[in-house]
Parts: sequence; C-alpha cells; structure tokens
Amino acid sequence: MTAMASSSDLHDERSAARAIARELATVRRTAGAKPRIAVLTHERPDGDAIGSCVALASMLRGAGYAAAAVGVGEVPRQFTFLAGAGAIVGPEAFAAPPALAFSLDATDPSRHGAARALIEGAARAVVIDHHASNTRFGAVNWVDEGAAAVGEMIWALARRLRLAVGPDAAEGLYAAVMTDTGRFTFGNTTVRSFEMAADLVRGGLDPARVAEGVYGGRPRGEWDLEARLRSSLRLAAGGRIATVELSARDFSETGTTSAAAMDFASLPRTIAGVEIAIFFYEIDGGARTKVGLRSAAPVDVNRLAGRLGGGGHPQASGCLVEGGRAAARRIVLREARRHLGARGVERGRR
Ligand SMILES: [Mn+2]
Repeated sequence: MTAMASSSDLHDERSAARAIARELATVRRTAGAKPRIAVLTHERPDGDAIGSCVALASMLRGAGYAAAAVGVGEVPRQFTFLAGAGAIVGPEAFAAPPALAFSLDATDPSRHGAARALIEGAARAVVIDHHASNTRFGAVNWVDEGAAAVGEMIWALARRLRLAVGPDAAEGLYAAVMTDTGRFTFGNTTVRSFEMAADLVRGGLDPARVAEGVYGGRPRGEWDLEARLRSSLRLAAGGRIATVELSARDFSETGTTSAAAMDFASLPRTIAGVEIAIFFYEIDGGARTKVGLRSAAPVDVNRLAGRLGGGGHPQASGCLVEGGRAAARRIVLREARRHLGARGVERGRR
C-alpha cells in the first residue's frame, strides 16, 4: 500500500487505544445525522465478527458518534437475537465514503465482500484483528494474535477510551468471545477472556441468555443436517485425520444454509487419536467447497491452510477450493497427510 509511510502497526493495547482515540477525534460527533463511521464485519460472519461489530458501533453511538454496523448478506440465525443485530445496515447505507471505517476480524479487504469499497474508500481506516496473517491494510493497524477474539480487543479498547458498554454492546462482546473460544474451552482462552466475561456479567449481562441465543433455538433441519454430517465420517492416515462433509443437496434437502454449519468442523476433532479434523461443505450449489480445519496442538492448521490459499488460527483455520467436495477432498487430504509427515521432521530438529 502507498500509505505505508503514514500507517502504523500497533501491538500493545495502550498505543492502539491512543491511535484510535486520535482517529475518533477527527470525526465530528453528529449523532442522528447520516452515519460518518462504518464498522465492518466480514462475509459469512461468525459470532466474533457480528458481536464485535455490533458492540463497537453501539458504544460509538453511545458516545455521540454517528456510527453504523455494516454487514453483507443476512445475519446468521444464531445471531439475530443480539439486540444490536437489527441495526446492522448494508454497505448501500453509505451514499458517500465514510470519514472513518473500522475493519474487524478480517485478514484482508476482500473479506468484506460487497462492503470492501467502504474500507478502501474511507478517508481513514482502522484495522482491528487477531489473525497473524492480517495484511495490515489500514492507516492504523492493531493486530493482536494473542487475543482469543476481536471482542476481547474491543472490550479492552472500551476500557482504555472510557466508552460505556451498554447492554447491547455487552451481549455482542460476550457472544464474540464465547464463540471464538468454543464456549471458553479452546487453547486461545486466557485470563483476559475470563476477565472480560466477569466484567460483563458483573455489569448485568446474562450469560445463559447469550448461550441460549447462539446455541439454542435450532430448527429441526439443523439437527437433521448434523445427523448427515456425523454419518459422513471417514478416517485417514491411520486415524490421525478425520473428515466429514456436506453436499449442496444436504443443505437444500434439510432446508438449511451453510450458516448452520459454522461449528461442525470441531466435532470430529474430539475423536481419540485425531490430530487434524477436516470439514468439507459445498457452497454456490456445489461450484466451490469451503474447508474447515481444526487441529490438536501442536499441529498448526493455519500453516496447512496457508498452503491451500486460506488462513486463520493455529488450531482453527480454513480455505476455499474450486469445485465440489470430491475435488476438495483430493487436494486437501494430500496436503494434510504431507503436513503431518512434515511435522515429525520439524520436531526431530528441535
Ligand atoms: Mn475472530
């Protein structure tokens, strides 16, 4: 990027908060007027994307800024219960480029899909993310791969900037961290995750309501979809790799969409001896296949996904392959087997 000289790459919370405060100071507080600040989620948003986005937009509005949460496509059913979800607008809500845009939980601008122009056209862009592979495409870049979720970072920012965390924002932040930590069970769960949770619950948040909102209320079709997923299990590499898959027809016949499949990649990882779990699911009517990867530490599926054109986190990653699931299987399994072999070599060297 040409703006590299004036862009800053921040690692610690304190300097990030200071830089973001400077950006906010340049935007006039014109609540009620047309939104001047866009807070962007990514495409096929997960709980962290939606929750963080809703929370930051809500906190900024509370502080008097004309901020809007911007999404592309429908809000997945699991997150429609969030009080702030109804306030998410499409990119078309911005007739002119925003004065300031926040990119949350997105490794690069393409993750914003149809809202990409907002982040690239904004007078100033702030990137807040916890993916190591983030391309630092903002004027201000705060990337903390030690954060379990962007939600944790937004919570820390609120405290530094003394932004009030109202009930809507609290729910969003809790949903963000609850989902990205696998209900506080994944290896990314830290003291900070629990500190944030404690702080929000102390402030009146009902954790059971958020858990029920995200994980409860499943339509019958989602249950049937999960049954199909479980019966598709196959083991490879002597039981070190588990694969599950869903075809485009599995979704249409159960009346579900790929949004219902968000948590499925984690299921086969719990089988004894499995080091890499792979979940293939067809999108765009089977023209392309999304691949969810989960691993048992120290196996790093972020590196595996990187070789397949994707990315994410060391134990939870993904990529997108052209073609149906059979084609994806061939390509990804070959790399996964190689990956497990390579790991043995690296360990020997250490
Ligand atoms: Mn995230």
